[in-house]
Amino acid sequence: IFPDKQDGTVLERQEEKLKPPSMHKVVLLNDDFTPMEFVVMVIEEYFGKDREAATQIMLKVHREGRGVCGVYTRDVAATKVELVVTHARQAGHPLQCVMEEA
Ligand code: TYC
Repeated sequence: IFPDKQDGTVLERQEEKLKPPSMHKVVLLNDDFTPMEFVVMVIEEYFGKDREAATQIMLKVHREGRGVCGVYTRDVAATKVELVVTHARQAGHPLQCVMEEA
């Protein structure tokens, strides 16, 4: 609370309205064409996972159709989706990456 000298209400109300940022999952979707090795490298490079964790996520997506790679604030999640999709298209793969509110 940062009370004003005469009346603390304005700044106090402002602080009461602050909410934590909404968090968003970044999800990879399965397809029949993107090579497993490419997906593992994407998860390592863009989501900071080691090879073992990345392989587990890739296999989950392959078997179950989708898998969460990480949870981020809205802007960070949107940027990751854009970078992953751009990288996949440049490599000629149909890999899909989407975000959803956590
Ligand atoms: N199903 C792909 C294959 O058999 C592998 C794959 C895994 C593709 C995860 C996309 O998000 C994905 N080559």
